[in-house]
Amino acid sequence: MKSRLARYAVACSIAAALAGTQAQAGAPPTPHPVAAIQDTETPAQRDARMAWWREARFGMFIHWGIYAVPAGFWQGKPVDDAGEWIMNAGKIPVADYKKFAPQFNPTQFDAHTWVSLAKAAGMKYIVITSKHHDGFAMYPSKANPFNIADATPFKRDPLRELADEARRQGLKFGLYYSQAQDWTAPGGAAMGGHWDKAQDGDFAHYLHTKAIPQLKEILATYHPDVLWFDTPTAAMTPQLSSEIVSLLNQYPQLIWNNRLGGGYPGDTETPEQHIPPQGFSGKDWETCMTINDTWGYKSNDTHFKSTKVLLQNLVDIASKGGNYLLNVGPDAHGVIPAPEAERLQQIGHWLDVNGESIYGTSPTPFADAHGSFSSSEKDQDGKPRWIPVWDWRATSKPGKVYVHLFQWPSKSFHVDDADIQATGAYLLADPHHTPLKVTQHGKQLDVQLPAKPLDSIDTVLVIQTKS
Ligand code: JFZ
Repeated sequence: MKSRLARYAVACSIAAALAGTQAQAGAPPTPHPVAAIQDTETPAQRDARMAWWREARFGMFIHWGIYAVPAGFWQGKPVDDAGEWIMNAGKIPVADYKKFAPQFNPTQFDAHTWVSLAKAAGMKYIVITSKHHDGFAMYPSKANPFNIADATPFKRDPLRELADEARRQGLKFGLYYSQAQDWTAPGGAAMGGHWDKAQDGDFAHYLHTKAIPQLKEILATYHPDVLWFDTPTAAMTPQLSSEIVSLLNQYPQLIWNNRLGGGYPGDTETPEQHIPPQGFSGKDWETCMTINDTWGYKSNDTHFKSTKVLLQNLVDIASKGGNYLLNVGPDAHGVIPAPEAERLQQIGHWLDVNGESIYGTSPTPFADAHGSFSSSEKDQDGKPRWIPVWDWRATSKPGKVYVHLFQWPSKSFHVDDADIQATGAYLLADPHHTPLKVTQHGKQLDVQLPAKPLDSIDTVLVIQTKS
């Protein structure tokens, strides 16, 4: 069976084709029935609106919902797909799936614990699923009864508690909303097609009676700083999408992504589960990624990436001017799995010492791409696969270049295309910032290094420059 990603990529290209989005290189952008803020604001206004987001670089994605109850199993068998896709991958009938709601009672949920973990990890914003493709609302929705207050014994509002706690601890707060796919509402879209008559209906009717009323609710109730749309299907025509844009325009500081549909590029590119070889030059972009292989909680998914991989991903992304939205999938008790929490705490320890080399930085000043395209292997889009080299990366600020050394060079750090004028150097984690010997002849730059690194994952060499 075609993998879901392949199915999705196909659907995407169809959607793009139908909706005539910018995806069609060179094609004139689809006229927007309603102008979005991206169409009307000046570059200065945009820079002001995006400033906190660009400074932030690192956020927590939270996929949490009643799919945490089956946790990857249906009728005693493991379902081979992401946990939050179990209803679609398992072709579970609507009536059966809805029976998970009364079993969802996450009494161990504690917003303070979750937000404190994000803060300790060095994350500056949180984006949580308010409604995913299964159509279940993780807040007391007046627009539809399939929600946490009306359908479960858990009589609390986790979005309220998280929004308040995030702001108490100085983090920005965002909401994910599956605007097109809804597998339990008649007329809602479903990639791969409906599998239960109860899903059949009119899409526009679904949008007008559920999705748009719920978007109005979550915007007015939680005032999110970010709105994270997902999987725009062909049904998200420019006209229907523009009705949502009219709503978004009432929140002029809101940042929203490129997954609304209907030809609206939004504010941020959103590469999924991969890091683009050269980023998206001149664009704001954010790689979203799982720590294991699922967004929603699965009890049998223990394929957790190492702290080294996750931290070097963050640095690689920052070196290309992007943000990293790293996911956790809490279980049905409301607990973030320990292997995910441990890795986030370890990343936080590194950022406690080296944060200035990530937050508010600009991309590398060096041309080195740190990798090459494979001559034989293809990636998920059939293009030559990018083979990264995990040797070092660089980020920059006025007067400083931060060289992130993943592999410790013998004797000295050397580049031969230094388009900078070095005036000094030291190791960021060295509390004394002991000066290191710098030698530069034109673009040939050498910095003498001590025998041992100060960190096994990433030792940051700061090169001071004449700005
Ligand atoms: C979507 C969701 O289906 C998934 O459950 C999760 O929420 C994730 C963040 O987003 O998954 C996608 C979206 C886009 C692609 C692949 C999976 N894509 O562009 O290839």
